[in-house]
Amino acid sequence: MSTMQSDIGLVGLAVMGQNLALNIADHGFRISVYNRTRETTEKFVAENPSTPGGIQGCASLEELVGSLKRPRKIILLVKAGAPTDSVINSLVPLLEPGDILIDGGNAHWMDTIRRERDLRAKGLRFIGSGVSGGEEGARWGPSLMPGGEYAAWKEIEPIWTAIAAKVDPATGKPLTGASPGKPIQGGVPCTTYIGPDGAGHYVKMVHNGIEYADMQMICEAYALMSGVLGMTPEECSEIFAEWNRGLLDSFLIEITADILRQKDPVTGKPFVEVVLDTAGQKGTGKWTSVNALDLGTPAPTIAEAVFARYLSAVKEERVEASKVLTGPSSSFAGDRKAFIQAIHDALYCSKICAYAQGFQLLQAAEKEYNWKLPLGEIAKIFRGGCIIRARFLQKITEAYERNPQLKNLLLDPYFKNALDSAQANWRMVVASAAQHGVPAPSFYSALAYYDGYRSERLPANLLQAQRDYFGAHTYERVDAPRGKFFHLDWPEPGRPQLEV
Ligand code: 2AM
Repeated sequence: MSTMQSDIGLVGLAVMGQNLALNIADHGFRISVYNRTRETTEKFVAENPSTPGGIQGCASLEELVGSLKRPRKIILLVKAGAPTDSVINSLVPLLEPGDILIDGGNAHWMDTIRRERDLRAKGLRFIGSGVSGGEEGARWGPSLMPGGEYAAWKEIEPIWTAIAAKVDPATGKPLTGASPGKPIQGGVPCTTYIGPDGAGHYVKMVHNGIEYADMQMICEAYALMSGVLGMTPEECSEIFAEWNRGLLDSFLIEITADILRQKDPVTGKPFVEVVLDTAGQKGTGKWTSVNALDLGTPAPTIAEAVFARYLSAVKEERVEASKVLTGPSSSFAGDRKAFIQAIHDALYCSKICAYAQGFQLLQAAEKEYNWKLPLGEIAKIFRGGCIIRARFLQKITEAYERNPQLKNLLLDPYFKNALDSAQANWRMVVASAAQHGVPAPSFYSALAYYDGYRSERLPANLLQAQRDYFGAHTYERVDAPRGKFFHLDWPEPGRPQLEV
């Protein structure tokens, strides 16, 4: 056993843990690793004998803790939920005041708030860090969203900034080309201090909620190309590849172009056509939507994306329904090229709305949980490493730089202009989707959100009158100050109106 002390420790050597450990060791930090199943640790250490920093395998948590420089820093990458609590409980008696535990899993932010508080009472520090970018991100540079005590963040900052994805400062585009032992040099790291306790995990969750919407919107664009225009996957692929060179340039558009031209190795058919149309999920989109409901903040496009997955999951029921229920039978007679451009514009406008909703939710969470979230910085760290990385995020950063008090992204001049010039096409696509019977829930809901948000007057006047009628819930008047409530003594149903 080496007597050299490690800079950091890591518990949980599933793929994410292994890749993050390799990323850390590649940057010259010595790391001690431990996994419940010992063979995994031994195999991992044996397979990676020479990294710039060095990896030390540990057979027990005691050995892991004993191998670390003080204050000890230990990353947990075990299953979210009870396993995380169990590992924390095993570690606590081995630690000293000031030591830092870092949960890099997909924890629910309320769990992170609870763990941070409990550990703080014991003199320990806890950081909940969102890690985005999947296995590839963990290995070559993820987007990292740490939340917890600021001083604890400063302790891990050198490691976090080293291992995070990097973007080109001039273009905002991710830097690529890392290889084992040769990480990317320079660039702007995709990590920043997010805020206290659960703020990092919360932002990671909202990132995932936005990701759900982003993916669903791309699927709707594909559904319109194939359902309305009858385009083949390969033809769709070419369009997405072209879009990836413009405003929509992003990781998800890029992989969509790749997927749509992939052939199935078994049948030779387009790969997407042999994939069953039922989508799974791990729950972060649902958490985002539930929290939007709890905080009373509209995030309909994110929720629609979750519901669209649920609807996809009842495949057998849909097959039955498809034999019973009817839709329109209209064929497309317009200009195909113009329609493809219109789908592009619908996707772009809907995307702006989904991000506006996600960032509005972050603002609501600031109030609810007493955080001050660096919104512009958050958009910045989404530019590289994570699944929603996109050229577009640069524009969100600029919007918050122009106006740190910005209430809604839709009100930023750049996005306002984008919506002004693209919305005629957006409306046309939504109308066409309805006309052709192609479900495009995220496009519809984004448009309804836009039209609702820009409405000086909504039909909620009638709604509130209904509430006052049947439940005496009172109403405010257009000719009285806000916060002053009235009630009308309604007549019996069906009776003549009250005399004025
Ligand atoms: P394992 O290899 O021993 O199963 C993802 O499941 C990671 O979390 C794996 O490294 C797994 O270890 C670890 N893990 C899951 N539950 C755990 C628990 N209760 N205690 C410790 N590690 C756990």
